[in-house]
Amino acid sequence: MAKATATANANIALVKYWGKRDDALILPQNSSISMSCDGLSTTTTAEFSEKYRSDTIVINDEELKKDEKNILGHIERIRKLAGIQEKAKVVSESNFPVAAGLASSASGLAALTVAAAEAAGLSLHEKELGILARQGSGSASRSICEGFVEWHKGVMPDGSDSFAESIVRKNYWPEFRMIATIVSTEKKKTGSRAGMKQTVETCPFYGGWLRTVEDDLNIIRKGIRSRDFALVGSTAEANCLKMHALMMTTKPAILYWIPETVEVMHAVMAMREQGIEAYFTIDGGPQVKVMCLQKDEREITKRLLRLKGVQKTILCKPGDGAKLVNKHLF
Ligand code: 2P0
Repeated sequence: MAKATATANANIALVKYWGKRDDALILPQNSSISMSCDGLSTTTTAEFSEKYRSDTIVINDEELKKDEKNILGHIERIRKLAGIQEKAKVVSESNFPVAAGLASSASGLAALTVAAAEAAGLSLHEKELGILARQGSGSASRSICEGFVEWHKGVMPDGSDSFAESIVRKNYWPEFRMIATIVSTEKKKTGSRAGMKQTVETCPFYGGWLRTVEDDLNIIRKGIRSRDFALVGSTAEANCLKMHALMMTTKPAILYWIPETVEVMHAVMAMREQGIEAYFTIDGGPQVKVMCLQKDEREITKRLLRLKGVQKTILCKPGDGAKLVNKHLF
């Protein structure tokens, strides 16, 4: 059987996914919208063969020991779908710090899905790849698609209508920038999977999130189509703060921010007061991603790098969807 390699970008959500209605199938409570980030990518090679005695997974040169995302379960899912028995070898490399709130599981599970599906002999379209990737990790469904992407929550109990698709391709709004600031490379304490489950079960404000998220989706969708940066940036920032308010009021509380996170948030707000168009968003970790337009990227990067807490920045433009490539990792 053939070896296959795929690359997928991480994606940063403008309207967040935080809560499932079905844990097993990974069906979300609400739809979400994201941007594919071309500076944050994962490459994965997969091979199914009789020469392997068991499944092995190597991520960034380390053999996987603690399978938090049940990657082995995802490989088994793909094996079943293809009707094959052979064990797999998977080698994966990301060009950014994993498990620190830079959506490594999204790019990782998306690249794995595309590579392993191909290696297993499956021939799947984008929608089917998204549905499959979603069952590995929810946000991975969005990393299958190019540019600005919506993951439709769907209504079917079997998840057949919970998939991602591009709202617009990357060249529709090439000036949009996401500057990821790295303020810590430590592994986070609370994983998203456990964290969002706790929130749905215990946060008293979750109903308020669900009542307002449709408005956020409508505004961001419209803002992307009309390339209205202030509308998209301000709504995405507010949606991020609303999600973190849920996290903080979960029992036990989840606080992903560290002092350096707050330092960057204040700096972005101060830039706005000085007339520089910048907005922030933060995910399940301490890093802050700063949204801006190409015309301001140099000035904003310079100011971010002057902050005490910022170790480095990674500049991202709207990027591709997951795709097969020819260069194998083993
Ligand atoms: C998002 N996050 O929309 C949100 C914002 C984190 C904060 O999607 O359990 O790793 O594998 O479906 O996809 C992270 O959640 O969780 C996430 P699972 P996932 O980007």
